[in-house]
Amino acid sequence: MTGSARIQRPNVVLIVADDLGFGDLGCYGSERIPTPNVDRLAREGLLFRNAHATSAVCTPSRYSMLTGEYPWRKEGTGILPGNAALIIDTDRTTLPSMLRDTAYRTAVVGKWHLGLGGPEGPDWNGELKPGPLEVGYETCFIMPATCDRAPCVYVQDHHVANLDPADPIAVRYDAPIGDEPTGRERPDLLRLQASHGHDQTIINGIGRIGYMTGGRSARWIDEDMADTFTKHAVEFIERADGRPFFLTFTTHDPHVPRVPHPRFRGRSSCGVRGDVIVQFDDCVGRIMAALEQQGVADDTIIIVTSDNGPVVDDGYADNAVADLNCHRPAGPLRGGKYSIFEGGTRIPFVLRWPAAVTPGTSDALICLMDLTASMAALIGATVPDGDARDSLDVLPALLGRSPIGRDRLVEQAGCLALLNGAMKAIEPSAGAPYHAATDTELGNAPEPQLYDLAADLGERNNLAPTRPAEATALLRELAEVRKRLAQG
Ligand code: NG6
Ligand code: CA
Repeated sequence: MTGSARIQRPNVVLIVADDLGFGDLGCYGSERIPTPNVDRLAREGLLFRNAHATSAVCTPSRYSMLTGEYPWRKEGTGILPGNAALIIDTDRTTLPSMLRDTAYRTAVVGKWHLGLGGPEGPDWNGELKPGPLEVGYETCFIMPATCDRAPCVYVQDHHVANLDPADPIAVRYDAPIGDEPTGRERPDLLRLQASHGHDQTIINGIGRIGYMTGGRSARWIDEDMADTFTKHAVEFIERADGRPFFLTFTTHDPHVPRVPHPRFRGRSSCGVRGDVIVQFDDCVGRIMAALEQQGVADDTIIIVTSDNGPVVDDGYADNAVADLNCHRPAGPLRGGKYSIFEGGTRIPFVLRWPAAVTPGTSDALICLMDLTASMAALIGATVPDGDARDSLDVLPALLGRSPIGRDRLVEQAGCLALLNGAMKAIEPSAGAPYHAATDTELGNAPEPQLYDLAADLGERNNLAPTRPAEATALLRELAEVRKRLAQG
């Protein structure tokens, strides 16, 4: 660290893709999807091979990224419906509030999926509060939940963007509402058929999860979503006011439904899932160009990562499985999204900060949950006792000054697993071992599992039968951690 004020408070741009796998980027070994912009960041920055989300699906993963706490400490942090209330406690310090309180300009642009509104849920036609602005972002332009969930509208700060008050929005998840056709009744109206689920209100020719009516002038156009988010992200970067800034840019890609802008169709050699990753990479390039244009690219920490592992068929018949063409979204890892195997939570993570970070690779164990404590250490902020309780300061690892990050991490899917160095123990679970609809090995098994990831990253060789004492010790530790943390 040089100690100059300029370097102590760098801008931070945190780019989080949705369901991007450990094997999906060129810099992580993919050969069928050109990702020159992320590959450039990896060349000029640090590429992490042992970075993790806490969880194998979105809501809990993002919850822990922003709060610095394991999501399984708190009820109600599973995948949320589109009309859920905010699940983050607005009295607690979060990653964005910590940065805002240290004089950062803060914004989130993209997917939210952490709920909006108080216990009664979101008021789509009124003030959407509390939400991102109450947990530390000064401004937001978000998709409330997921692109496959109603309502299919953007929210800017406290309101649905472009809403015509004469055409109010209503949303339900428990029963149909309004008279627009559903995918279940009118599959003939769909331009993208469902492979499982996704058969409720049809918006833009795509069946969604949940029912909605109204808000026609506010509805998004799927093909334009990546451009729309990027435009808002770039505008935030350009709105310089002398303060450093923190931008959380959470893309929809490559989550389902995959509807790239036509200019990205056919740009990969593994179908539409590859094409939307090319689209994601292009967004990263445009963010970088905006930083360069502002003359701040080298004084900005830019991180590219994902919220959980990859899935190929996640409920739409977009031919992604047939088109894979030998591409392996999770690379060498077993499982994927939803899975307790490494494919569920081990994610790409690239960090570029030329002013302070020497290019290279790192095997340090880090977690998105550690960003709060690590950024606090970097900028000299304090996190009040009791907040961000599970976030560890892994700054030396993040900056490439130490090969050591955290020593342990609890991973979450249908059950929990404990990673201790290279050893990983998965608790016995009654859950299904396999998810047929998504073709995912979930990793659940009634007996204990123990893997040595240094020798067996693909988790093929369960060592628990031959090293039972080691498995028992790790699982006992996992049970103790769970009990201790659950007590608050
Ligand atoms: C599942 C959806 C899936 C995706 C996921 C959440 C069905 C059949 N599947 O329930 O498509 O939306 O939830 O993904 O509805 S996540 O990345 O936001 O966690
Ligand atoms: Ca996700």
